[in-house]
Amino acid sequence: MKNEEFLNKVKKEIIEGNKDEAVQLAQRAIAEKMDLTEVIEKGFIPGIKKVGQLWEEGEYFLPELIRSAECMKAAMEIMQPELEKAQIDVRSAGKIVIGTVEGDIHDIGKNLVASILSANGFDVVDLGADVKLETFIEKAEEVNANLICLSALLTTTMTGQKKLIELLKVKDLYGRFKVMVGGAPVNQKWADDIGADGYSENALAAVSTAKKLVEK
Ligand code: B12
Repeated sequence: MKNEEFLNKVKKEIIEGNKDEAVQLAQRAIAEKMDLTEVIEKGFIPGIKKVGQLWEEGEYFLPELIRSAECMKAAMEIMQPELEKAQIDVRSAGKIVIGTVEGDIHDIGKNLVASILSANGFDVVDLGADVKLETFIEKAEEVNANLICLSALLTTTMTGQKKLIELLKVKDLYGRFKVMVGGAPVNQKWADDIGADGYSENALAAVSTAKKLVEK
């Protein structure tokens, strides 16, 4: 099967929510030593984005959305250890505390960002999804983190990113930990408006932004 054909098949299985098939394709990508970041960025992500679009258009309902999300998660769980194995640098590039802000349970993108950062030599503490803002700060202090990474997928929970920065200011910790924000509704303007130190559109871009922020 040609590369493009394989990527189209990945996309199709995610859109149709065929878990076994998606898992098999993830296993095959590993076995055949394909470039997993390419498989994810050009197959799995376009698939789940299409699902979001179908849902928005009223073609898909919540059960289909959940089915495709579970399918995506199962395949990602198989690929994540492999992504982390590809660790490039054994020295720590910096300590990162990452999570999805409170009220928001989306964690597929956050998990991907965490895995890729970890694969690129960062020590990553993943707090999971629906994380209380105080918890990010407590953990960052506990592990002496360089960077706090906040994911938000809902326009209603994006405000959690803003609140966290306000909380850092109140606690006189603004500047001690750099803050990088991301998630589908987030953009550079939002990051600038709320006083975040960095923003990245995707997991790969997050690595170079994180490196710059840690070096600053
Ligand atoms: C899968 C999915 C779900 C799954 C989540 C499963 C899971 N465990 O994550 C389920 C079915 C549970 C779900 C639930 C809901 N969802 Co939903 N969901 C999606 C969907 C289809 C895909 C999200 C996804 O995983 N994308 C793939 C990943 C890889 O991409 P990503 O998350 O954007 O992450 C990338 C970048 O954003 C970036 N990034 C992400 N985080 C971070 C963090 C940092 C620091 C950085 C630098 C970068 C970064 O890097 C990632 C990799 O490239 C989106 C549609 C979409 N287009 O986003 C809707 C979407 C986000 N959901 C939506 C909604 C409304 C909901 C619900 C409220 C539905 C409901 N009525 O119950 C609930 C929310 C419940 C809650 N309280 O959180 C809306 C949000 C609308 C809005 N404007 O707020 C969307 C946009 C759908 C739509 N088109 O309307 N959802």
